[in-house]
Amino acid sequence: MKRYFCYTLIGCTFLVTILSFNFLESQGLKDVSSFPIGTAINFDQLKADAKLKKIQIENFNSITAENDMKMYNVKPNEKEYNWDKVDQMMAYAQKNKQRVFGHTLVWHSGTPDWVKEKGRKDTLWLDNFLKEYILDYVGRYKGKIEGWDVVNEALETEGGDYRKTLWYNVLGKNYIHKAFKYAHEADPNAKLFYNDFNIERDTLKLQGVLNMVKDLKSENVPISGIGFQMHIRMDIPGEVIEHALKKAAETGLLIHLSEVDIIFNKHDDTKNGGVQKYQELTEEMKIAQAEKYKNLVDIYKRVVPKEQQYGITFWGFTDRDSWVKSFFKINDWPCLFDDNLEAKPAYHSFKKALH
Ligand code: 9MR
Repeated sequence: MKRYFCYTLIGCTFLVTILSFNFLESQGLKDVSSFPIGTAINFDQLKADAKLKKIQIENFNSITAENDMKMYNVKPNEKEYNWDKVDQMMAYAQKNKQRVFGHTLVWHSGTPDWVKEKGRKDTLWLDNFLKEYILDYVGRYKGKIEGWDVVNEALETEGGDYRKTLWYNVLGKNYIHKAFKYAHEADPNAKLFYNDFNIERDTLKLQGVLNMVKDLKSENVPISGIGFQMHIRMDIPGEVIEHALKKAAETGLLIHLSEVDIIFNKHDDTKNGGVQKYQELTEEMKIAQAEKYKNLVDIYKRVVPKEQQYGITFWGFTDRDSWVKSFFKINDWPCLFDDNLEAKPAYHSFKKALH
């Protein structure tokens, strides 16, 4: 009798272990996270690829359009708006219970040529266009798009100076104030972000962002958060990232890791500027990358207070489709899933760190 009881107990324990293991395995990233987990998507590609879509739906509860919501796509010419793709994305997000994050209202690289040409010659026109575009766009999706990158990359690639874009050259730095004010006017509940790259490692540039935030706040400009794009490299020290996130969190604003990926090779931040140091992805490299992804989650959870954690968003989730390769003209392996859409060790360690 006693022995029978023992066998039953062992059997039950075994079953519970197997079941809970399967349960954990069947949960996606979003299911084990206390903050939203997002990814950039290309809607047409996602729609057409069943495996990609399955991974996306299982793991993410926030989406950012990699390109579909940029000015050059939404306002390709003066006469019309192109809402089609955005509307399709909204329906997809609603169906799959995902947050939509708007990327991006004002960005030098997102500005179509026709706006540059016209705006360069006519200050008043550009000023009005900025207002109309933001009011129309944010107003159309009021209450549906939860947050926006209102202004993207307004600082020079290095250091803390304002980037000399069309917007800056024609309207002065006040274009930033205006953009936030119009977005707030169109949707007072939307979370409004300033977003930039390398601010986790370039202390001067981070200081530039913090000065800008101070300036905006002193004039009651409604900014809700700072987006750290977080396109990082394996050799960017965790301590450096931690220090930057801590300083940004001290503003009390929301902190979004908005375009995360981790590469091995180097580049100079310019198109085609990659340097191919590693030819292939070895097992050791996969393990090291897994550790780096885990550390990033640990730092975010430790340094950013819970109520300021807007989420972690990846700039795509497969090595196959990553922007890094075509932009920098290198081969690299920055994402959680590999070229065959299989989860890498980085996926598992990232997930474990979220628990
Ligand atoms: O990944 C995007 C790439 O497909 C586009 O060609 C490019 C220009 O629109 O933008 C890339 O995304 C950028 C993002 O919008 C802003 N931060 C840097 C991203 C990578 O360049």
